Amino acid sequence: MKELARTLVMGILNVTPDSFADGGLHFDFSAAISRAQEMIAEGVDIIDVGGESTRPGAERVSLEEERDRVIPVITELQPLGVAISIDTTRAEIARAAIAAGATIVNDVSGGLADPEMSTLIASNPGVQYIVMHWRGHAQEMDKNAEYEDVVKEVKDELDERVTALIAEGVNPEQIIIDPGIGFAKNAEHNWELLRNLDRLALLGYPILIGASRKRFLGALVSGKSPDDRESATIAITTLVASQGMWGVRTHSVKPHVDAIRVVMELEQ
Ligand code: PMM
Repeated sequence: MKELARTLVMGILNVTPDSFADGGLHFDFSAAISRAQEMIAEGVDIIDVGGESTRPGAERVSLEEERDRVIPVITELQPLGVAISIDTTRAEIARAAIAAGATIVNDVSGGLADPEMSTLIASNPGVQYIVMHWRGHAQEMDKNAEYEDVVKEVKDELDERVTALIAEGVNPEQIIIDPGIGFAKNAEHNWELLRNLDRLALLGYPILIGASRKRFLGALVSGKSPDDRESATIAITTLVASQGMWGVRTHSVKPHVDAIRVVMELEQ
């Protein structure tokens, strides 16, 4: 994976009132647009627009509500020229987002939540598709955090997903995989996955890591708020970038762009 130019920074734009790390800060349309503009100025590569919180225990939002949150934001951002991804498990939202200008579909369920998703992705060959490791929606994921060998099981389950998607017509070139840090995983599972990214890379797909300010970092650092986990997140970005991963999904942008620049400079 070393031939990739550098690890990409995917900036999180949660258009939800209840995301666990930014507490609904970006729910308002105009606040979302100004945050996106800030991220662009800081050198973001992709803006990941999401309208449904995936925080453990979170309630689902209706399709209409999700659409009303994300589509106006994507429509407004599209002319700015930044790559836009849509963070959704619903094919109908992904379809509307692609029509509005999104070129990446970030599906935390890897196609498991909506049987229509694979057909949509297959019929949009220019769209990239992020297939995350998933064992159920937010309300049930904590009870699914049972593994004998987390790295092997996540790798096998991602492999199974990708194989099914390809059988359903998705081009392997469209696929990016993600171990789903914090999704049906406890802290030790997350660390074990991050220690073994080379094993996941054996699947042969670009890898995205979303560790930003997540709960498992809280036990390690001083301070209780998600903001206090930022330095730890930058450390993870550095590790991930030095291993040639495709991207990191983060709340802040500038520190991650800078950390990746340092890694690139050291590796020349
Ligand atoms: N994490 C969250 C939401 N979407 N998408 C991908 N691909 N990977 C992740 O790890 C991921 C995601 C939850 O975090 P947030 O509520 O802070 O955005």
